[in-house]
Amino acid sequence: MKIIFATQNKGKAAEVKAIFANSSIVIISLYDLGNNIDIEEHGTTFRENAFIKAKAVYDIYREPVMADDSGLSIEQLDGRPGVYSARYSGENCTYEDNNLKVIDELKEFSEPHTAKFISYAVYYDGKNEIEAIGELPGKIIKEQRGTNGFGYDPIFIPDGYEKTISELDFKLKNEISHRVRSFNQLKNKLI
Ligand code: ITT
Repeated sequence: MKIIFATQNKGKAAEVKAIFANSSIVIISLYDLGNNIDIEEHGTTFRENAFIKAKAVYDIYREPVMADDSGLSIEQLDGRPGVYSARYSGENCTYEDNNLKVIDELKEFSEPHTAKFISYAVYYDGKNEIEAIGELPGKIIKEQRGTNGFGYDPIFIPDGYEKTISELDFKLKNEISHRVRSFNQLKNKLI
């Protein structure tokens, strides 16, 4: 079975391809299709945005689609950046801009800065809707460390580890991440 993964994020695409490797499902990314569509994520929840992405891409290809809306929720910031994780410091911001903004906003709070990553993964084929949530608890540190991964990975230490996700290797991230937790549930429901 072939499923299009509706993301423009190459980090996410690599993670989801690895999750479905050795299964009967073949993941085709928008990048593989040469499609750089910019979908406006006007929802106010991860769930809404995930279905907005999946349905926008389904409307183009009329083939089964999966999408993920994800982000970081920091307790002391009342859940921010949340659904605004990708553009937390403005349109066209970089991952580094966002990390520095979070570090700056946390300066007035004492440690630990408890946080979690959330992934809301959905499947849509024009008829059936399947959804699953995955979370990864951890804490935010005051500096960026490491080069692997993407987004907030350089400032996030998962519970039970001493290193940021960017200092851990890709294989390990894909054993513990919010995304592997949500997409494994989708995989089990689909196969
Ligand atoms: P698509 O919408 O095209 O999938 P995106 O990067 O815009 O790509 P989201 O709208 O779901 O994806 O925003 C997710 C943001 O949350 C992402 O840009 C990162 O800033 C952050 N994020 C999500 N998962 C992450 C992870 O595994 N590691 C680090 N940061 C993550």
